[in-house]
Amino acid sequence: MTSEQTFIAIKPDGVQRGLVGDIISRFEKRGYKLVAIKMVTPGKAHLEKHYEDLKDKPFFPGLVSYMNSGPIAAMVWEGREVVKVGRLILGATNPLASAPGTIRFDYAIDVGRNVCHGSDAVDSAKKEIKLWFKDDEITNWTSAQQSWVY
Ligand code: RTP
Repeated sequence: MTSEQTFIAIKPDGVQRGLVGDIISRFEKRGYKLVAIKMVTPGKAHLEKHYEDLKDKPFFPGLVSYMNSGPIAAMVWEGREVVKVGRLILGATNPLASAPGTIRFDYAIDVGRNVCHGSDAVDSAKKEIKLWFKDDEITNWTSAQQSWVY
């Protein structure tokens, strides 16, 4: 079985609105495995690095200040095609364009308050996991449920 990991973050609005449990539940129920989780307020420099590809966008300063406005629930999820499927579970970046049943459709109406982040490719997932987590914060465990999923 080929498996991969992705970085999923519940942004400050998602944390403040009490959506952490629901978002975790959606990934768990789909069959994905949570291998790292922590609450962090990483600061401006870290967030600027995370979003460095967007530094020339007009919304960049607002994005960094939004992300810096409270704790973030940072997670690493593992499983088959979890990068691509993780993005599907989150929904389109702009909640108004997202499909019903996705997190962003169910909980958001503004692109600047879109509740969650998910890595957009396997390579960026690897970079983001390295930026947000130390190696020893990522657990290597076998889920007893796995044989029922795969
Ligand atoms: P994310 O990194 O947060 O998962 O979002 P994404 O890949 O789906 O979208 P990206 O283009 O990387 O944008 C990052 C975040 O910037 C905010 N944004 N605001 N005001 C705007 O037009 C605008 N466009 C993007 C969103 O919070 C988006 O998630």
